[in-house]
Parts: sequence; structure tokens; C-alpha cells
Amino acid sequence: MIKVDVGRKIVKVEFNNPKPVVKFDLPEGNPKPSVEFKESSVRSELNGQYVELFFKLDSEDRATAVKRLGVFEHVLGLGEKALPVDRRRTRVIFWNYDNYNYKLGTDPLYKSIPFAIFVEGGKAIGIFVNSATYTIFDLGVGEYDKALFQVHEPSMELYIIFGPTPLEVIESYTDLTGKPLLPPRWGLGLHISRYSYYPQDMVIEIVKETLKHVPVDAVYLDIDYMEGFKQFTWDRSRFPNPKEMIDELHRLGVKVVVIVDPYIKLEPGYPVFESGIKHLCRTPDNEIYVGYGWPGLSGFPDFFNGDARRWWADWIERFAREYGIDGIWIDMNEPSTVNLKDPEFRKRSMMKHLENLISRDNVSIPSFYKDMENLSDNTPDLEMIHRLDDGRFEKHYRVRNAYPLFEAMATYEGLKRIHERPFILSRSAYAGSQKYAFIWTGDVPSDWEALRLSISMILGVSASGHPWIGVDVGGFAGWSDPEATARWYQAMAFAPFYRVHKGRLGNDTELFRLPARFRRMAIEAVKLRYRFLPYLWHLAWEAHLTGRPLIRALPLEFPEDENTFSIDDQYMVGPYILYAPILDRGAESRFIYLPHGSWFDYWSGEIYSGGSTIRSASDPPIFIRESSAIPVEEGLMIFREGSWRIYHGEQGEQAEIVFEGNKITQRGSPLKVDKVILLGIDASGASVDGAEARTSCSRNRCEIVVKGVFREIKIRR
Ligand code: NBV
Repeated sequence: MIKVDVGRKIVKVEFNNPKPVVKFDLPEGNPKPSVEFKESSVRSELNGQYVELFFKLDSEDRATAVKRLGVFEHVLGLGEKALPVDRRRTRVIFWNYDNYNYKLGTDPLYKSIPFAIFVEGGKAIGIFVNSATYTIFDLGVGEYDKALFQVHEPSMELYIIFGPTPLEVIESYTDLTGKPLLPPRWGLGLHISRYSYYPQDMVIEIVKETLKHVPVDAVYLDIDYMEGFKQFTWDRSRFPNPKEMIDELHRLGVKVVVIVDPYIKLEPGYPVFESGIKHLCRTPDNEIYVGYGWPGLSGFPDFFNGDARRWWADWIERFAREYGIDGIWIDMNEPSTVNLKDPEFRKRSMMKHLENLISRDNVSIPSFYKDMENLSDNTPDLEMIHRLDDGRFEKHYRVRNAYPLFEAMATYEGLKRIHERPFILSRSAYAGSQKYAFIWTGDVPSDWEALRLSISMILGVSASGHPWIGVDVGGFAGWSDPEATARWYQAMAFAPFYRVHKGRLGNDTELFRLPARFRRMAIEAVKLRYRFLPYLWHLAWEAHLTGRPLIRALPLEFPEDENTFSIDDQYMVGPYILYAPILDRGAESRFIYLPHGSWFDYWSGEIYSGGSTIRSASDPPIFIRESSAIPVEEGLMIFREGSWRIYHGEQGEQAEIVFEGNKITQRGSPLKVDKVILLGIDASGASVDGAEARTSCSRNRCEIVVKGVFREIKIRR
């Protein structure tokens, strides 16, 4: 019943011979955990840390694994969940689901990453269930002292992942599921978007207005650029000359990302449909599965097989090449059909609606599909058929959660033929999606509560092996007051993905439209991000090479500090910055928890000792951790002694920097900076490479002019 296989820090457990749709290779090498297993239990140990799991089939033949949950055990990860950072005492469902306007506790959402990190006494163990069907993790709800992992099928592939630290668990998890992509550098800048910007002159105007205040790296075109919402087409009345528009945007230094949905309109003569007929998902009777999407009755590309992926990649390539498109935004890829949740509305209008569509579009619909219920949910029929790479056919519900992974893979393949580092933004995701696409948290409301919730949401994703996460800055659904919008710009200033986006209905959130006071706050927030971009680039490389996320919930950095597990409104940016954005209306200060060690207030220059809660009036509060080296736009910022490796340059060149005693030295491929900024010490009278240096000091910080590359700085103390 149970089979085990052991790799580096990971144990793979197969219960009842599972055949998962997504395959991962166990990383080789040492250290290898030891394993003992019986008929229905597995016990594994590495360096004194151990985990024991009990497997069984429940009364409905669902494979279930159970693990003890200790009194002081915390749970991180679980991907995109509208929950606090510590996910203990929650019961979550993994089932990709379009859940517009969600709130704290709404579940499931768009993405499914069935991966949890259990932390007890500072030590961590990961559990990853590689299942793309309906999956449940119950973390101390059903049974107070147990964590339960359950899949809706009689077999399960589960991985036990050792750390011992939470960050090392994430490293091992990404050894298994893949290291995160490295984006083009523009992927890290400010992106602006709206549902939808048009016509083409307006797109340019919005970009130019924003550029008057801040840099802009990309602008997005939402579904209204298409002709009748058909993929790979342009509405020529709104975009008479898309190529010309994109060229103009490129001259302004701005990249263009366009949305593509998984709806292939069933329209004779439409080349995407005609060329794709054999690549669309099927019904059990081997007819084309018909769903309702923005373009009307549509087929869904069957990304689960390589033929379909190649066909899709060809279209992506052709479209991007012809118009000079820089990035692709894949939406509705849970996959979702059009969302008609109100049952009354459904009853009254669905059949009529369907009949109209049939007569207008002149397509025949498989008989079972006329069942209203099948269309009324926003999920395609669960019996829809996919053809997998190994020739198997599978029903939709058995593989659903992996659909966005294979779509991202196909989109990546297409863009890769044009761009060295493809940029893709995806709404849905599965374990492994980090190799191909950025993701964002979908249709979040625009109120203060959503702003606060967004922080623990992105921290959860970030702790789940997918670092490339962001939220719609300003919120997507509904209205917000301009103060909230400005606070949103600030709160996300260090988010790995920084895009302002907004639904069709609701207030504008472009910074140039905000009233003066809040406009200033938003502008300063964007400038702050650009100032720290070299650090984000360093972290991007680190994430790509190791899997460590750019932003980190506090317990990822301080797992032995019990206080950090209940901090949902602060985050670490890499190991060196603690960020504590202001999230309340009218607030001018806030409480901040600083873990142990010394902390430098970026704005005031004051130094605090951690292990305490302080009230800070810095806005937005940024604290630099003791023993940090942070590359920023104007130079290299150092707080206290230490040794560091800094990634920089296009190819991730590495500078080795050491600050010890009264000397800072640099080796490797050196960082070119104008200044070294020393925090918390008096560095007047410093010399750079043997020559007297120009130094200016104020507010506990000294700037030493180094002009380019330094090898050694001496400080007189
Ligand atoms: O394409 C329109 C929207 C998009 O703006 C949003 O970001 C997605 O999450 N899309 C959903 C379709 C449905 C909107 C109600």
C-alpha cells in the first residue's frame, strides 16, 4: 500500500499507487532522511527532527494522511489563502476557484498550492501533497491535535520535506518543484493597468501622465482590446494601429502586456479556432466541450498535452512577434467560465440566454450540456476530458488544479522564442507555476480591510515556493477612499510584483488622479520602490537560485520567536529590511514589533533594540536589520559589520563584501556604486582605496563618495 523513495532532505510517499498528472523529480544527494514504514504509517527522521504520518482510506474512499499537531506548532504556507500568516486552526480547500470580491476566510480562491510548513520550537517540516484534484488540509479544526491531508481519490502522493529552518524547507520544496523564474528587470518596476484602457491614444495619454511623476515599466491591455473578446485579435475601432501604439510606448521606455483568456470562440473561419479544433478539451462523447466565455460559446485549450501546448505557443509567438508585445497576462485560467452565481438569475435567464447564443452563433451544443446546472457554475463541467502527455485521458475534476500550470508552461514556451526572460502574469497556479509566471491575488475588494488582508495573503503565497506575487494596488472591486489607495501604493512598495489595477466599475486609482496629499504619498511610494530596486534585483537572483522568497513573513526569518507568528501586518524584504506599512484610516503612526537585534530607522536614523514593540511615526516605517548590506539606487547601504554576497548586473554577477573592524573590502565582480552609506557609525575621515574620501554625515548616517568601484574603505574610529 505504501511505497517510499528518499532524496536530498525529502521523502516521497506513495499511498495506493498514485498517478499524479504533474511529475516532479526527487532531488538527489545528501543529507537523506531515514524512513521506517509499515502498512499504513511512515516515520521519517533527519538530524533529530522527525515526523510520523498515518495513512488510510475514509468511508468514501478518499486517501487521507494524518499528522500530530503540537501545542506550539504553527502552520505557514498553503499558497493563496485569505487567512492570517499562521494557518493553524484552519480548514482549507485546494480547488482553483474564481471567487470575486473575497474577504478574510473566503475559500477556495484562484490558486492551489497544497504545501504546508509546520514550525515548532523554531524547526520546520514541510508537507506537500501532489494532487491536482479536490484536496483538503484540515489543520487542527476537525481534530484539535491533528493535521489532516485528504484528496478526493483513493491514492495520494505526498512529500515530507526537511529544513531545519522554514527557509530551508522552501529551498528543498523548490529543489523538488522547480526554482522560481528570473524575470526581465522591467518586471520589477511599476506596472499600470485598468479594466480596460482604450482607445490606443488614451493608453498613451495615461502612460504619459503617469510618467510626469514616476517611472513606469509596463502598461496592460485588458480584454477590451480584442475584437469581440477573441484571442489574438484587435478591436480596430479602438486600436486602429496597435503596432504603432506599442512602438510609441517602447519609445517612452514602457513595455506592453496584453491579456489572453482560455476561451477559443467556436466560430467557423476564425483561424485560432480552425487551427485549434483538435487541441480543445472534449466531452466524454468525444465532442468539443463547449463553455461560455467572454467571446460567447467557446472551447478550452487542452494544455495537458504537448500538441496543444505547441499550438498555443505558436499563437503566442506569432501574436507577440507581430505586434512587439512584451508580456502575456493569462486570466480566467482556473479555468473559469463566466461567473453567474445568482441562482435566481440563472433560473430565469440561462436557458433563454443559451438559446440566443445557439441561434446567433449557429453551433450545436452537446445535449448534456444543455443542463442548466452545468453552465451555471463558473467551473467547466467536471466530466470534461483532457488528454495527458502520457496518452491517458482524464476527467477535469481529477486534474483541474494543474490547468494553469500547463497553460503557463505553454505560454512560456511561446514567449521564450522571442524573449530571453519571458514575462507572464497568471491568475491561477499550481505547485511549479513559479517556474513560468508571476501571479496576483485576483479580484480583491478595494477597502481598508482588503488592504490589510492582502499582506498576509501575499506572505502566504511567498512562503509556498512562489515568490512572484502581487495584488491589485488600490484594490480591484468597488470603491475606496483616496487615502486607502495611497496607503495601498505604500503597503505594496516592496511587493515582488507591483501593479496598479482596477475593475471596470469603481474609482480611478492612477496616482496622477489622486488628490494632492495622497498623490504625493503614492508618488513617494513608487520612488521608494525604485530607490530599492537594486536590492529587489539582488533578491530576484537569490530567489531564482535558491527558492528563497523576496518578501517573508516574520516567522520565516525569526522562527524561534513565538511573537512573530501573529504578525500579519509587517513583512521582511529579504533578510535585511523590515517593513511595517500604515494600514488604518487617519493613522499617522503605528505599533511595530521588532524581533531581537538592533534596528535602524531608515527615516529618522534612530537605532532600536529589538525583542520589543515600539510606536513609530516614520511614514512608511522601514527598519534596517543589524548586519545588513543593501544595494540601493544611490549606492550601497551598510548597517554594522558582516559579510555579504550581493547579486547585481544582468547575469547576476556576485560581489563579495566584508565589513570587519575598521575596514570594508570588496571582491568578486564588484558593485559599481557612487556612494557607500554607513548607518549608525561616524565615518568622517574615511579613505577609499588609500585616498582621502569625501564624506558627509547626518542623522546617524555617513555617505562616503566612492565613484564607481571600491576595493577597500578604511574608517577611522
Ligand atoms: O479581464 C477582466 C478581468 C480582469 O481585469 C481581472 O484582473 C481578472 O481578475 N477579469 C478578471 C475578468 C472578470 C472580471 C469581473
